[in-house]
Amino acid sequence: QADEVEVAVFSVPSYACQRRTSLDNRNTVLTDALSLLAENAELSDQDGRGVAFRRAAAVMKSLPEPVTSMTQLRGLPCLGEHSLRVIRDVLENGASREVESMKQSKQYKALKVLTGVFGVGAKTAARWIREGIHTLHQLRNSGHTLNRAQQAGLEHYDDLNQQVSKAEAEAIQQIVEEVVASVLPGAKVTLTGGFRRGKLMGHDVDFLITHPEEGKEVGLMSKVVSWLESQGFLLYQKTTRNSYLVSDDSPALPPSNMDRFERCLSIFKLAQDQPHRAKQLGALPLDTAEHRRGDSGLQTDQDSCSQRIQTPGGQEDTKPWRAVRVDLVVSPISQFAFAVLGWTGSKLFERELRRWAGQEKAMSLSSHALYDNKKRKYLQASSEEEIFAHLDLEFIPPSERNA
Ligand code: TTP
Ligand code: MN
Ligand code: MN
Ligand code: MN
Repeated sequence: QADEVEVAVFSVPSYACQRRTSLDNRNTVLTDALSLLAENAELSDQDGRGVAFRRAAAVMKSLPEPVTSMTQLRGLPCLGEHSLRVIRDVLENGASREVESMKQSKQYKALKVLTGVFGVGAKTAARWIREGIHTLHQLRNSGHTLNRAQQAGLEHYDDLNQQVSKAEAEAIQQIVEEVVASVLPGAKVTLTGGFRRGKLMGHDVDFLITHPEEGKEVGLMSKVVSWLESQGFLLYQKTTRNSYLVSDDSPALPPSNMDRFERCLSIFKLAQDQPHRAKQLGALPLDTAEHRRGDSGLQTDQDSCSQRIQTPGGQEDTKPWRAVRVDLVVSPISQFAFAVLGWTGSKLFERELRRWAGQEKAMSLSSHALYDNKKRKYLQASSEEEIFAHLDLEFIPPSERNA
C-alpha cells in the first residue's frame, strides 16, 4: 500500500567479528547512550552488564542507516530488555532519562575524573570515592601515596585527557621508527590500535615492533626504551616482560620459546610545533623554521627535536611539548600476525573473535597463537587473513573492525 511507511529491516549476524563496522556510524545518538551505560557498568565493577551494553551498541553501529522505529529492530541479536528500553526512550524522547541522570550523578562524575588519572582503575577510584574523594584537588590533599604511574597521571592529567590526533600519532611514529632503525636495522614498526582502524583521534598511540628474523627481536625493547630515555622523549615508562608461554594454554605440549612478548606503557614528551599548529588554525603564515623542516610540519631531525624539548619551557602557557600515552609491544615474527590482530582492536571486536573461536570453533585465540582444541595443535599463520581463514570467518579489514 502506498501510505504504508517502508522501514528497512536489518539482518545482522550475532558476533561482531562476523560483521563489518566502519567508522561511519549512522546511529551515534543511540550508540552514545548505550556506550555510556557500558562505561558506567565497567567503572562500577559490573563487567557482565558492560559487555551486554557494548554488544548492543556494536549492533547499532553496524546498521547501514539510522534507526527510526522500534519495528526495525525485530530479530536483531544482542539487544536485551534494558538496551531496548534505552533505545525506545531515545527514539521517542530524543534522550534516555536513565543515561541523562547517570551523567549528572555524583558517583559517575567522580569515577570519570578519578579513572581519568593514568594508573587509576575502577577499583581504586571506587575505594577513594568511599573515602569521600571526588575531585583531583581532594585526591592531591588526601595524603594517599600514589604509585609512579599515578603520579605521572596526575602531573599530566590535562594533556592525557586530550585526544591524540592522527598527525601527532604520525610524529610519534617517525620518532619510534628512527629509534628502532638505529638500535636494530631491519626491524619493523607497525601502527596498531585505533589509528590502524582509521580513527582520526585516539586516547593513545599503539605500536607493534618485530624483526623478520626470529630471535633478533630479543632485547630490543630495553634498547629502544634506553635510547628514548637518553634523548628525553619519555616522561614515564614501565616495561613488562611478558610471561606468556604456549604451555600455559596447553600443558600437554612442550614449552616453546614464546615467552618473549614485551610491552612498554609510556608517556611521551612530544614537541609541539607551534607554527604548524597556527597554520592548521589558519592564523599565521609559515615561518622560516617550518620551511627548514619541510612541508609536513612534523619534527624529523632527532637532534633539533631533543634540543627543542629539553629546553626548559618555563611558563606553562608556552609549554612547547605535550604528554602523549604510547604503548610499545615487541613480538617475535612467528607470532606477529596474532599480535597485530590482537592489538588492532576494537576491544569488543577482539573479545568477540575470542568468543567465536571458543564457542563456535573449539579453538583458543590469543595475541600469541591459535590453538585447535580438537586437533590438539597450534595453527600457524603469517597474516591476519590466514587467522580469519582458520576461524572460518570472512576477512574483515582493520577499518571495518570498529565494533
Ligand atoms: P587501546 O589502545 O586501549 O584502544 P584503541 O587503540 O582501540 O582506542 P584508543 O583510541 O582509545 O586508544 O587498545 C588497543 C588494542 O590493544 C585493543 O584491541 C586491546 C589491545 N590490547 C591491550 O590493550 N592489552 C593487551 O594486553 C593486549 C594483548 C591487547
Ligand atoms: Mn590505542
Ligand atoms: Mn581506549
Ligand atoms: Mn593502547
